[in-house]
Amino acid sequence: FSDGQISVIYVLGGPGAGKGTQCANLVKDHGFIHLSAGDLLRAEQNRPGSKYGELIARYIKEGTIVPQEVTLALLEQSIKHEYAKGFKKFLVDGFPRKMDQAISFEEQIARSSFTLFFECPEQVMLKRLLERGKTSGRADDNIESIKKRFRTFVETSMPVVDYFEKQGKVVKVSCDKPVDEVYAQVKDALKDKGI
Ligand code: UP5
Ligand code: MG
Repeated sequence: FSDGQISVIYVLGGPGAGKGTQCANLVKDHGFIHLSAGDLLRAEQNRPGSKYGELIARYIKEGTIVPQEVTLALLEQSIKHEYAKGFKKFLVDGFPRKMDQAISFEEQIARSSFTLFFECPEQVMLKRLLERGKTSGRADDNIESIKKRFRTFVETSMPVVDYFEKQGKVVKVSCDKPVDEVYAQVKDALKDKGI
């Protein structure tokens, strides 16, 4: 996609920061298409006949980043599918979370407008994920996997946020607050960007 053809906002933040929750709010009020890389990977994992099912399951349980080829292909396919239906505004949630993915997406698919970065203390995220784990059925909502996800976030994903921050393309939202208060900050951030 050439610049201006579609608009892409990355939504980044630690595991359990509330990315999915706030994206759902934005879909309701702003008509974005919400693409969660994690959701796309889980769907691919469960798709009968997928050759990546076992690989994805292994990476998710270990809280490590699935090789970029898989995730990029899923995102590209979804974006093209939605574009063909006339949709042009995308929230890309939980991606890019490794430098190689960031470079590839920007070069091969589309340049992002900016990144919404959800800041949240680890203890708060831990509490949310353990609570959700009681009913989510997610293979990575257990204490062992959560600790690994936190480590990957700090070591592998934060450099992506730093990279975009150096370009002046990161808007921070503090997420240790009730959902409505976080959403108010998100809306203000978008307003500042003219959205
Ligand atoms: N909640 C949310 N906001 C709240 C608030 N303000 N106050 C109180 N509670 C709040 O929220 C998590 C929980 O907290 C929910 O119960 C919610 O009600 C509550 P949610 O909105 O789901 O948070 P989110 O940030 O989306 O958390 P998620 O668990 O989805 O984050 P992850 O980034 O860990 O998960 P994701 O699905 O993106 O990735 C999973 C795995 O996929 C990764 O670990 C990795 O192995 C793999 N992956 C890749 O390999 N490559 C990719 O590019 C992407 C993912
Ligand atoms: Mg999510």
